[in-house]
Amino acid sequence: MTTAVVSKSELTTQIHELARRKNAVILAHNYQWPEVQDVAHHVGDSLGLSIIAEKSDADIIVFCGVHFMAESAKVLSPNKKVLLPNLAAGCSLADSITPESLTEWKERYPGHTVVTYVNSSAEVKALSDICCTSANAVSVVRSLPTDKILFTPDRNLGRWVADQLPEKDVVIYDGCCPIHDVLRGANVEQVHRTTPDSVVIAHPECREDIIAMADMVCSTTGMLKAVEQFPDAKTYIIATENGMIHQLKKQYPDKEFVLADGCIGCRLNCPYMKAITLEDVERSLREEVFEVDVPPDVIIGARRSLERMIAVPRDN
Ligand code: CIZ
Repeated sequence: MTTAVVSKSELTTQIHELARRKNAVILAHNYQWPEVQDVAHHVGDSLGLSIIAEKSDADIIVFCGVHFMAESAKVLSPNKKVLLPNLAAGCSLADSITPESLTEWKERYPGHTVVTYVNSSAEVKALSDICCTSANAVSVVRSLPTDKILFTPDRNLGRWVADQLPEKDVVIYDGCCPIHDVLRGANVEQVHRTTPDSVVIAHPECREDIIAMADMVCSTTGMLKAVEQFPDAKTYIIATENGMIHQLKKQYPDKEFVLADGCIGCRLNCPYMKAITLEDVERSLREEVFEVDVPPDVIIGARRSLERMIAVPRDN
C-alpha cells in the first residue's frame, strides 16, 4: 500500500475547507512554525488570541499555541469546543508552579496580592488574585491598591516589573522560560558588533543583562509596533523565540531581523511551541482532537483572575 504525499498547499486548502464546514476558527501564536501561522485565521499573543476566541461566533477554536493558552481560551469561552492540535505542546514555565507550590508561597507571604503570569495552569490562575501577560504586567501591578505583591512564576518578567515600579514590594517566584533564559548579554553584544546601528528589541522574559542593553522591552505584539518607533533603523536584533521573525518579516519586508543568538533556529526554538505541525492542525479539525477541558469550579476562579487582568489596558 502506498501513502499519498499531500503538499502544504493541499493541506492548507483541506484545513480551510474543514474549518469552514465545521464553523471553526484557527488561532496561532507568534511563536508557531511559519506554515502554521500562515494557515491560521488570526495570529497574535495569548491575550489577544483569547479575546478574539471569546468574541468569535465559531463553534470550534483550534488553538495553535501551548496548553495554557488553549486553557485560557476555554476559560473565557466555556461553551465553545477548544482543540489543541498536539498534546506535546506543554510549557515548562507553566509547569514550574503547581497549585501546591503556590499555596505554600501564599502561606509564606500572607497579605500579598498574587499576580500570576498567564504562562500558568488554569488551576494556578484560579488561586491567584489577578493575571498578567508580558503586554500588561507593569500596568496590572501598578493598578493594584496594595504595595505587597507576590509575582509568579517568571523571575525575569517579575524583576522587570519590580524595576519599573520601585514603589512596590515585589516578591518573585523562581521560574523561567528556558528559551529566553538561555540567552546572555554576551550573545547579543556579539550580534550587535556585526551590525552596530541595529536596534535591540527584547522580550521581558529575557535576563537582566539583555534588558539593560535593549532599546525596547515588550511583548510579541509590542515588537510588531516597536519597529515603527525606530523608522530609520535597517536592522533589528530580536531577543525572543524564533517564530516571531516570521510575522516581523511579513509586516516589514524591507527591514532586516536578526535573532539575538545570531543563529536562526539554533537555540531559540521552543520545542513545545514547535510541537504543532500543519498535519496536526488538519487532524485536529478532522477528528476534533484534542479537546481541552477545564473543571467548572476552576473556570470560575481562573476567569475572575483573567477578567480582572483584561480590564487593565495593555502596556504595549
Ligand atoms: O502571552 C504571550 O503570548 C506570550 C507567552 C508571549 C508574548 O509576549 O506574546
